[in-house]
Amino acid sequence: SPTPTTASAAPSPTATPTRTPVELPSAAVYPVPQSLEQTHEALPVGGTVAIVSGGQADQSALEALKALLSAAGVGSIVEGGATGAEMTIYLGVGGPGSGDALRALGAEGPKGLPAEGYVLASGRGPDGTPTVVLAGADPSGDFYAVQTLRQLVVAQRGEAWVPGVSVRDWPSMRVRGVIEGFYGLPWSHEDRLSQLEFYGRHKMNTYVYSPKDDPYLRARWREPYPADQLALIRELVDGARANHVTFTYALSPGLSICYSSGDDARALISKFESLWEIGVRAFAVPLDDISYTKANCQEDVSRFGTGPSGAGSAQAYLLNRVQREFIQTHPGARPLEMVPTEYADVADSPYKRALRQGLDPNVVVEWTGVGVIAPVITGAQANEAQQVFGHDILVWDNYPVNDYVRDRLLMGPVVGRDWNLGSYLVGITANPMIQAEASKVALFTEADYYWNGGAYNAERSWTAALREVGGRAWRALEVLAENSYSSRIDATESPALTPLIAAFWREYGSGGGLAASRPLLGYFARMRSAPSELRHGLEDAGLLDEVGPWLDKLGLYGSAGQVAVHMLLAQRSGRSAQARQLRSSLESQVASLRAIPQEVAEGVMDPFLDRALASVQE
Ligand code: 14T
Repeated sequence: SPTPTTASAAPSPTATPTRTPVELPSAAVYPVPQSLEQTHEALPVGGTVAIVSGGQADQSALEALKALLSAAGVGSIVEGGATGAEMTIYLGVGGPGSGDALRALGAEGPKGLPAEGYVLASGRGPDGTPTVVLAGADPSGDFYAVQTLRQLVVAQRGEAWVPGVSVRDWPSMRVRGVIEGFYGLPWSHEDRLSQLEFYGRHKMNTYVYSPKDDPYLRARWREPYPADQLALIRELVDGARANHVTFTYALSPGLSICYSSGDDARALISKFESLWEIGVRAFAVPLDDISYTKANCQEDVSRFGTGPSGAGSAQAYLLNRVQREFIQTHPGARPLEMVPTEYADVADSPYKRALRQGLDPNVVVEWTGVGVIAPVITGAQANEAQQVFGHDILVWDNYPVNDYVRDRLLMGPVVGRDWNLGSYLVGITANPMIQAEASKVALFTEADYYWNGGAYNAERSWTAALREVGGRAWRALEVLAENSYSSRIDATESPALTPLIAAFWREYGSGGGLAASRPLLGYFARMRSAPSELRHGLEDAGLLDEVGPWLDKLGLYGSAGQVAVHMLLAQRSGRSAQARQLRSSLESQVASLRAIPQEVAEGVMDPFLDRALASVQE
């Protein structure tokens, strides 16, 4: 297969001699396509654009295409006929002329591509008309071709352009998505709708609905939904479908279920039934974070025995019933998923043996990697998990979830997952932060990694994430994210600030300090102004609400840092009265900082300020 590439290099000059060459941004497409070649000169997108789909193409792909053309300033879109238009876009395979157009552009069709793959080719047709072909291996492929085109269209000198390219692209992992699976305040309905759209734009195809603190999903799992609650879920299911996302409904009965009880099995299945009726086709039964040493009913003890092996047999018995009585009786249902009570290791055990031997082979088992928050997940570990559980494995990746460190935001890129996990796993779903919008930075990088692990570059993906999520305020968002970077998968905190502080102390310790103070003061100035820049420049009001206290602390750290440096420089140049004055102002700033429980630049700013205070006499 072709080597991974990114859009690169400037295109050759355009055909219209009055124009200068159009510059295209390099590495513009995320997730990075499996192959992207620049083949033709750039094409103007304007005038009348004809969309030819022959009525075959995916409806949401068609809508997304029209939306991107409108956003690019195209005033006139005609569907069906191609004559007289300034540009023709063929959408979907099998539409009239699509095959001829592909041949004219020298590109191969999507035949033979994996599911969700697509071809995107742009150039000039035989008569010189700017032509784009978007052809998926299936409807999701059509939709993803449009998502790629959206990122290739660039505005330049008031006009929109699309590069002449040939893209052949497909996912390296089948299930790619997010599991809302954390403890704490569940996401709001609006958060979720916005997430589903984000997933579609980033070629993620799965959302698992499993917030721990939604009573209907766990504590009161037996209770049917009131009509208004079900209506909201239906909106999510519809939103998911429109974005080519599979909505997975997860019900966690483990706190109270009696596994051998017919009534409980019927309660669970009738809850699933109510979701089937509103369009849900994927189901899960998470049995994590429950006790398997204490049974919920005497019948289970008599029937399955006590302890982990009894629990494994009891769970297998229930899940096999769900498989037989619900999944198998509902054609179109996706494979049932379960989270085992032992979900974070690969050591064989009586519990795992019970699942391996007793659980229907069609059930997919979720696993977090080795460790609840796995610093690394290797292909070898994934392979061991598959062996020891004896079932297909879906990774529940506990990054960037922050329910166990609620004073922190985790905004670094995902790292430490082998590039080729796709060949050992069904896929990965990431458990996000309680803060939905702020999670998008890390989730952007997850999506990039899932789609094309071989081309994944954490730093590049992360910068692209900040640009997209931060918009025109992205440099201010970058400062917040740089100081909310460390996690259990990467110990690095404040990757930009830490070396500036180290350089400053080195120089200060050898009697100087002035030269190294400049970049440090510059960074503190960025920290100090980040709150106002984000409050003025960020379009995403939800994001601002979520990160408010962290942002305030970042700004205060910035001004305290400035005072600290000025104090140290005053002391160095013998202005001791001024140094003392600055010191007392710094002390009160540090006191206000200590009163804010949220953490940014954890382990970096406090030691810096403490050392500064200790270096100057009161
Ligand atoms: F099901 C699992 F895969 C899983 O990760 N379960 C929970 C999850 O809901 C939570 O968000 C995550 C991060 O805190 O960890 C699991 O919950 C735990 C894990 C522990 F090791 C709760 C308490 C623990 F001691």
